[in-house]
Amino acid sequence: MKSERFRASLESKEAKIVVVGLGYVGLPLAIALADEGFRVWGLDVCEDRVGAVSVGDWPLWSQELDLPAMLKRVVEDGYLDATTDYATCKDADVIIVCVPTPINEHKDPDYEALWDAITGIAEYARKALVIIESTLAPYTTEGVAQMLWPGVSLAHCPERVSPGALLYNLRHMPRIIGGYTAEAGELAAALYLQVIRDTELYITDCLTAEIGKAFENAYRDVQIALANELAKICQDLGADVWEVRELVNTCPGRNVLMPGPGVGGACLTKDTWLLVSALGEPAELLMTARAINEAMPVQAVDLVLEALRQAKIAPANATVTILAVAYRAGTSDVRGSPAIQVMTRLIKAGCDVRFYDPHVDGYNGDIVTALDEVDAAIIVTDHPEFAGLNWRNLGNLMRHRVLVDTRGVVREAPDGFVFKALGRGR
Ligand code: SAJ
Repeated sequence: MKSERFRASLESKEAKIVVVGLGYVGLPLAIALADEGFRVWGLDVCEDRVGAVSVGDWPLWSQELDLPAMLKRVVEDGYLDATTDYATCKDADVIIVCVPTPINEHKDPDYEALWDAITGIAEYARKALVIIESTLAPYTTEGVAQMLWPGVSLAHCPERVSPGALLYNLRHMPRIIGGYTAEAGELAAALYLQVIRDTELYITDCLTAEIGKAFENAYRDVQIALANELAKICQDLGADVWEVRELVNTCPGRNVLMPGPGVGGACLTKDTWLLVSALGEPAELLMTARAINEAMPVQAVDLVLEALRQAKIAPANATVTILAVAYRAGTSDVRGSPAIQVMTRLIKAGCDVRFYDPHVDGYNGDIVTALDEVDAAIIVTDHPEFAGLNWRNLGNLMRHRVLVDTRGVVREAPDGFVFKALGRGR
């Protein structure tokens, strides 16, 4: 790839860009590049998604502030189009792969979508700069390089977006760019300079970028596990985790995260597994953190069962409302939500289950109906709407007044309720 010609094509906005994978990562990137004046093609195997994007309709669950209107505009103005056809990659200057890299039932990387994408682009990749944004296990970029042309211009620039703030993250998060060669790293940086605002790009090699991305989420998983461990300690010893946490955090350099009913989402639940899949020796601390976080939905359900017992209600006679379906506060994203595991376990215990979530279509009716004649409610996500709920009034709707809070949303036990809170032994 001729570096000068490539830089000139960025400068003149004449570079043809194909983004493979129109999900949470690829679609915002395609829109942002089109918004900068590039001619962008979004490629996806899902015909419905391609159909929606090509007429400017926002196809994702995630509620985003600016992106749906931007999508409409760039499609109407002819800067962004969508297709299922890999032949679109012909003459592309840049091909950016943003497909999911989940784990399978054995917790090993499931690269079906990645290998399909690489196979699809292979014959067109000779003249292009190829960038992989998908999170990868260490040494995967090397495998991608082997599948493409010798001397391919390749970089791994792991995504750092999160739902609810996709465009903001894309523009303002510092980015790590792993160049397969030094030149590929520089060229990828030149591309990202077109979309970022007031932030830094750090160029390194592919392995460092792969480990760095997986570890930043493994780090967060361990931090959350530590907060969950503190919740267990406080519950056992009769203290209040929310107060202890606040006091610990007054010590400089400490930042205890928030305990909760488990870790959801598409990133934290699998990135540790991607990282350790490349290791010969087990990474014990990371594995313990995963085990702690994966056990949290069980603890949440145990609190419900304990509260029902205290209220003398048999689980088989109980209807329980789960407050939230989304895994993340203030969003409609339900991927890997602990709410689903809480539901499964409550049903297994014999309970009937209802959901209410002000952010998720299909579950956002109204809280009055959601709590009408139920025996218990459990808060699993700290949506801002739940902070101001008047439980004294809501209790009048319920058949029995049983409330479980796993997020520190309800600070005082409401009058007349059997109330249990994660991490509060008093
Ligand atoms: N969680 C807790 N306690 C906390 C923080 C989170 O239990 O103190 C739980 C959440 O409830 C959720 C899960 O962990 O179930 C994940 O939460 P998250 O805030 O980390 O959100 P994600 O999964 O959307 O993470 C993304 C990640 N971004 C990418 O992988 C690109 C992560 O690296 C970011 O730190 C995070 O967003 C963020 O802070 O926005």
